[in-house]
Amino acid sequence: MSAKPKLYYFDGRGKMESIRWLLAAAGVEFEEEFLETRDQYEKLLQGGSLLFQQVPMVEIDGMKMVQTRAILSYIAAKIDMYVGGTDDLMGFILMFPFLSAEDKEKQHAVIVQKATSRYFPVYEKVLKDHGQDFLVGNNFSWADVHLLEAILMVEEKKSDVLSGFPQLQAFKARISSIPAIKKFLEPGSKRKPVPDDKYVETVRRVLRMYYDVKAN
Ligand SMILES: N[C@@H](CCC(=O)N[C@@H](CS)C(=O)NCC(=O)O)C(=O)O
Repeated sequence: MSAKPKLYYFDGRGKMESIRWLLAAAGVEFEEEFLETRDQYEKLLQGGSLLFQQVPMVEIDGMKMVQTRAILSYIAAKIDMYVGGTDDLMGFILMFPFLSAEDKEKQHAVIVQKATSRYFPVYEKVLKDHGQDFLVGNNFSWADVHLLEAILMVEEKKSDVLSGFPQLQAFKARISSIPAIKKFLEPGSKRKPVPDDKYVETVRRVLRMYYDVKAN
């Protein structure tokens, strides 16, 4: 979320309270305009801000959103959206060990190209625009864990892949230093190494996968 969301409601719980809770939990700062007079409400109505002539209304990311459930889903969907993008990037890497030598060469270029021209620029901009430590709001979420995992995977293919992404370099350092993550990154943890021949052979044997996977 780039600018602070602005909440339009009464100075009380009502239907807005769950939205306040979710924003607070996500670490998103917000502003509020409390409705005290009929004039304020009429102004919103006449300005076309209230689709069903009802509040809660939340100005967020350039939209005027109404319907509590839709507002709640939108905030939660941010995390999902970033995780989805990261997932797509990881998809290019996941099948890499099962490719033919020739396809591996092609896929290597695809991974670096997709990371640097499609996915990393998005996260770089998100972090730069809101200036906070994490992707969504100011709280550590699945979106951050997933992105760090993807960054490390791409770096295994090209170690200086973050050279044009200062925000992501700082992000990587920040997330890697969170104690639980730090521990997981240390030798001897349950983190698995880069897939090796033994792993590939085992998967092929168990799944009877006697063919080369095609690059996507
Ligand atoms: N389904 C809507 C209901 C919103 C709603 O009932 N808002 C009330 C205030 S809590 C309202 O604006 N009522 C004015 C009206 O319906 O004319 C939501 O969840 O946001």
